[in-house]
Amino acid sequence: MLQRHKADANGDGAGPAITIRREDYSAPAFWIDSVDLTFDLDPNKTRVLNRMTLRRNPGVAAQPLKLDGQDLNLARVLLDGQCTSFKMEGQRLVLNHLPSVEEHGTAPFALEIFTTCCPARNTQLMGLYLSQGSFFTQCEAEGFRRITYFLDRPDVMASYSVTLRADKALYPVLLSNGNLVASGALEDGRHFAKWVDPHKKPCYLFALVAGNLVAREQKIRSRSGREHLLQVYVRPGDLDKTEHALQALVHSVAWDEARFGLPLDLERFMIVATSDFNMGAMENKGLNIFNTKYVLASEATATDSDFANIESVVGHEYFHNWTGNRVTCRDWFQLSLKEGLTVFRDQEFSQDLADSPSARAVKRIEDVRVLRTTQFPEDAGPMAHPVRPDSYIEINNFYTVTIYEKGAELVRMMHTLVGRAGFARGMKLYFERHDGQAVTCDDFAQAIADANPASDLARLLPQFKRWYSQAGTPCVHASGSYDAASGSYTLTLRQSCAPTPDQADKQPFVIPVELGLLSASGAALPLHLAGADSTDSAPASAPTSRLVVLTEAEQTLTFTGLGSAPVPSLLRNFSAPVVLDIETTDDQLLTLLEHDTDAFNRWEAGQRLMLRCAIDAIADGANEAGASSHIGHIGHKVLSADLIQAMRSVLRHPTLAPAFKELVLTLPSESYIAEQLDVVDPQRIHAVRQAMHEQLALSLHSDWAWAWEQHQDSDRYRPDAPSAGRRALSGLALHMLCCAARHQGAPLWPGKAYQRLKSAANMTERLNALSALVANGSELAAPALARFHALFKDEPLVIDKWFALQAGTPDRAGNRLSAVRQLMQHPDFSLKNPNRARSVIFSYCCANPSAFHRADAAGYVFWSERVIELDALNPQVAARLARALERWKKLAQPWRSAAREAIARVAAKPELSSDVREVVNRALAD
Ligand code: B3K
Ligand code: ZN
Repeated sequence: MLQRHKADANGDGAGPAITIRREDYSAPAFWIDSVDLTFDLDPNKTRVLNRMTLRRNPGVAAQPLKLDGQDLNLARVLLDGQCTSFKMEGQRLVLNHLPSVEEHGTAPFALEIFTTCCPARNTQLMGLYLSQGSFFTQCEAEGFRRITYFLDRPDVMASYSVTLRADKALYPVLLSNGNLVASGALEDGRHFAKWVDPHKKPCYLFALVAGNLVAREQKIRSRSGREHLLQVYVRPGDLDKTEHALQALVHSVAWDEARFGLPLDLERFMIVATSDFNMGAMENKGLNIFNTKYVLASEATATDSDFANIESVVGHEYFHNWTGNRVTCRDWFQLSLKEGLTVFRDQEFSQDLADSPSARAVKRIEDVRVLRTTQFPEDAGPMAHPVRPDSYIEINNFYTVTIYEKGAELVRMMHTLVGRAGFARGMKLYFERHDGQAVTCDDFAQAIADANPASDLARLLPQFKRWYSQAGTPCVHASGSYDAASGSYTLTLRQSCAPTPDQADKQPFVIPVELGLLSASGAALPLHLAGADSTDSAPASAPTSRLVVLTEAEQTLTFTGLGSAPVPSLLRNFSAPVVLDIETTDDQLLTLLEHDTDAFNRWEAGQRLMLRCAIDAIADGANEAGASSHIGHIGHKVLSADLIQAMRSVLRHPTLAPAFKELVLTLPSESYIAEQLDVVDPQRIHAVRQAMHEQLALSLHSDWAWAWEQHQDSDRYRPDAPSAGRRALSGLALHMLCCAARHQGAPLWPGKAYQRLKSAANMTERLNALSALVANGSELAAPALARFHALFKDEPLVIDKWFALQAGTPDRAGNRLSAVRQLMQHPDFSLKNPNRARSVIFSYCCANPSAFHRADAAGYVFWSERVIELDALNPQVAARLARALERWKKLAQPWRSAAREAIARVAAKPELSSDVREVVNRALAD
């Protein structure tokens, strides 16, 4: 039985979902000063008594009070203690007979609303729901209206006190935001707890948790000497997996205080883990709720990436305490105000914690890889939207990589333009101006600029803000020419940005380009930029890297004093979120790969070289008559001998960090290769990439064996960056060796992998071994999978990995889809648990292109069935899956027509959530 009102996600009952526009923003007609909530928790019928104090907003014309609500049963409404009339407008509760402005002015009045709801039937996991017998809430963006009637918008900030009452045996722990002020026993085996939040907050930051939970805790003292209690709550059997998350929280508190002077403003800060959660985690004030995936870790069950992700998500949610909670968003169009800034902060946190220059570079490369493989495609597809969108139908669809990751890049560019100290000054001014307010992206950029009046950001602020209003990824085309007679090098940089939905013409962006020049032998050259340097600057004192800020559609830079043609190294450390289209020769790229002082561009040179080879091989195939996707037609010579040799040098390099080597030696992903092409043949891309992989495996066989032997760790497990890097490189080596073994018919390395699977002392090595066997179709894969399942059958997060590995593995025998359908029949599978649904369905539809894009369209049929099935349970998760085919227009035939048909089949369903409806309608739009 569904509780959701389809095609009415706005909760206003006004029929089909409507478009919300940023330009229509108006301040609320009422403020809510205080909220006193009493919950009688019961899975089937939870009673909620909501006593609020409200007053009219003097700045807004008098009008009725319209409170948001969704799937609530209304029992009583009292105005100042008296019965009052009300009416329903769709799902909204409307009160027309409030004290008039004439008699009452803007004096406060009291409203008491009594409702019930049914957490046990809440499968969409928004509002109040049950997970494994405990109560949890998720209110962002618009879930609070599923708990009680309210002005469910982020600019209404109120003081909360919350009383929870529940059966003591079933729900011994009762938590909400703020401080515990009272607790005790009630009749009939029930008990209560009363919490008061000392800070005003928007309702999306409200949370409660009730259940059988245990906590690991630690007391810390802040710089000011205040003591705080940090707690991580989990189910009783999971306590031994909480130390890493707790330490990540301890580090987060210290980091925000040290780097930005932002202290913890609460006596107690709690994290609670649940296995049923739509996303990663949620920053509710003082009571963060997390997906177990981002809390629980032991060396036996979690990989190095899990450990790193936990650190960054714990940091992210904690940093929201200031960027999001103390200063929040005026409206949901400003979402990147808190998300972009907080992603930037968590990225910086991870880099600062890792501490070595090489680990910082590795983290930067990983972040850019996410941006380019997920956000660039979003920016080029039907869901493209500016970092500050102008309109939406379903706000849940706009928790995107554009808002988060591109938003973080915008903050990073500001940081680059004003410098580290200048940025810290800007943050200080931002909090001085806006603490306790609900503000806009403009307010943030203005504060950073005003704190740095002499900076390029201040000078260029109106133009810089185009990054917030214009969607699409800018392209910078670079071409250079050297004039031997004058010893000068002229670099012409042209920027452009393709049209996106609703935005045909784009104005030039402010693009910070960090650059350097190398000699042909790899030496860093002093940069004399004509027109920028004083004439008397001595050559030796000239910098070897500098920042150039592009503002025009075309700009020319001239560097002087050069004895020979230099090799340009542009966009160092990925100084702007753009596509750099640069004319370089393979030799120049090889020089950069070998010598660039900028680690990012060193990695980038290797990626470009491999990408070139891939694109050439794909084009060759497309030119062959009856182009075939079969690997036999590609052969094993996609990568040039020079490139193989360069890769060998990196692998064997005496001083480069193993983590960096692993990144260099990892081929560009199939989706990144696809992004470079106008027409995408997923099978051909897979075949070419596979051929490249095999070529690397075979040509560097003895080097991989060396790498495997050299990077074994016998020490106690530690998830730090150097140890994780060694495991990453030895894991890649094992993959390569098992791949080579398949070609050579040699059982040695699969045998070693199987041994490692049995004896590994940590999950990283165990999973690397398992995936080397599964991905390479070894006959040991089946027994390895069975053994792995038997070992971890009681560890849901590990079983997620077991499912994901099988659903995400390439299709060797044309049977991956039937394997996926079988996985869905497995007793451990459940569509209702988002982690499990993602581990099977998303791993197949979103992370396994060659198995998903079948010529017979069966993958697409599977996709459409799952979107529809999931939509009835959980529209947010369904809408994410619905996006798997949004780039269908780029596909070659026959996939293109088949994909369109599958999307149309979903769109034809009359009973769709507004979440999925918005995604499929956009995908089908011209
Ligand atoms: N702010 C939450 C995301 C909420 C998503 C709502 N659909 C987590 C985060 O970004 O920290
Ligand atoms: Zn966030």
